[in-house]
Amino acid sequence: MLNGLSVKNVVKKCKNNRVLLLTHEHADLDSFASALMMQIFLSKQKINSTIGVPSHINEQAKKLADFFKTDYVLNPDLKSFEVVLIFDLNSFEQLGPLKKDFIELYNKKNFEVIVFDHHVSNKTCIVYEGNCVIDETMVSTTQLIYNFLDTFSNSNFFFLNCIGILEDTGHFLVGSDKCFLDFSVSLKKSNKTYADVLFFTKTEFDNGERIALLKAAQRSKITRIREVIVITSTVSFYQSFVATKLLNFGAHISLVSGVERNGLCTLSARADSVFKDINNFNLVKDLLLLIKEKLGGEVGGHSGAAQWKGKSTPEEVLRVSIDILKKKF
Ligand SMILES: [Mn+2]
Repeated sequence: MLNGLSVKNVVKKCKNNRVLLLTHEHADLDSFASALMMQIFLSKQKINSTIGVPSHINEQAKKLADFFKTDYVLNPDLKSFEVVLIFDLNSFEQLGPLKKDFIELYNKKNFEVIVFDHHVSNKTCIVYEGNCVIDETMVSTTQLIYNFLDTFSNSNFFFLNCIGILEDTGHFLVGSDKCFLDFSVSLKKSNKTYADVLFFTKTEFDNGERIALLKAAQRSKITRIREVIVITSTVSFYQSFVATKLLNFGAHISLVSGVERNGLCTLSARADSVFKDINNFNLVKDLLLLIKEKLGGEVGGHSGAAQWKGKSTPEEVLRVSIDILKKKF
């Protein structure tokens, strides 16, 4: 764990300050649940805080906010805060429309930033040393918060941890002894059932997602590199959702690219977990950072699910990806 902070430090920094708990753009369950866990903890220390969401909250996270009757502010005015705690992100790109203001105010030291994240970090991250709690071995940011605030006890806090873990492991497609232990202890202390946790993590996808997936499947290409089967496709929306689904069709690696409305090209990559372990393969280190070397842009994610964003075309970024994988395997 990259931990430059104690719990006492965090409380001290937040006390008597205006505190913003910020999720990543398109807040998901893990990001929102982590912010809410921190809000519950801080409120017990008599510290008020505001949860902020850049651009948009996804359906599942919204359902969670409604259930807990939690208020959140879309695109909060960053000028009104002295401390900004961020959850489940550590790159400026993931701040969406807040990026520009954030960088400007952060450079002017208008506020202090503390990062809680379980993604692979590097020197281009918002915070790399000091004000951060970062641990790649945690399966979710909720698990990281749970371990960081290990003496805190509150049934909703534990319930939120279960939700974050179940969501970010894709219902335990990945796991570790530690994650099962933390889940089990949290579920017991939450006074809720496993079905209650499942209720929040079930996904019903909408027609937009269905059509994106079917179109991407229709134009997908299979590339075989020795024993490695890669599926590639392009789609203008829902790249990460489509990449996950295409992987489940039977590929070892799936790569889905498209141009977003803002003109940036996105590549969503997924790797099968058994394949990843056998080949000691890491999507971030073995593929996306190498794409970044060639095409610039920004990279985020984990060994098995990651994303690149930058200036290119979908065809170009897929061609570069296949070239890199051909050298690797
Ligand atoms: Mn997460």
